[in-house]
Amino acid sequence: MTCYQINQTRLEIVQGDITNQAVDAIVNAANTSLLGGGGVDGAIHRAAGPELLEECQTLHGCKTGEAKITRGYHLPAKHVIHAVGPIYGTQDAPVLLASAYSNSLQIAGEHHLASVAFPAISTGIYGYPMREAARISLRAVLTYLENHTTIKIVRFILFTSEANAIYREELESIAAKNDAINPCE
Ligand code: AR6
Repeated sequence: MTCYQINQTRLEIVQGDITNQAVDAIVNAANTSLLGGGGVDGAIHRAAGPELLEECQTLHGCKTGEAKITRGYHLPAKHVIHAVGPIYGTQDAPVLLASAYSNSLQIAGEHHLASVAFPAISTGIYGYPMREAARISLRAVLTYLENHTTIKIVRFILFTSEANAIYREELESIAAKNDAINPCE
């Protein structure tokens, strides 16, 4: 595990399966319907049970770059924040990917959540190259954490060792240029 401290928050990079994370909220890489799909979305719905889809049906979808919260049902996580990332190459994709992260953290803050785990949104079916997505998502999260301090743990859960290594490298490179981001003690 890689860990850096920024203000009061630990930013962790971990390889694993997000459906096993016992945090206040896991973030789902959803689509605008919020009615489920493949990839991490399918895995989260399978692990949470049919109650999750029932609650999602009451939300009437979600715009790209935005997010909505539900309960976690049978997941070890208390809540799911359903964020919609952009398809790689579409208009404003970098801005929309960054806002999917910052809007998720905003919702977590509004609900007084202390720990949030993210997958690498848009890097599967939506085609984002992992390194580009790592840079955008880490910058978005760090910018948010530089200005807000209520969330104690933000964890990126990378499904593969390659993705884990890319995220670690990109975070180390950003931290080397920023005095406010230091290795955890
Ligand atoms: N835990 C953590 N990461 C995972 C897991 C898991 N259990 N499973 C896959 N990943 P994707 P997208 C990684 O395709 O690109 C769905 O159909 C995966 O290796 O899940 O945002 C939605 O409904 C990849 O790095 O999401 C949308 O229609 C990352 O999660 C569409 O796919 C994201 O891959 C969203 O596509």
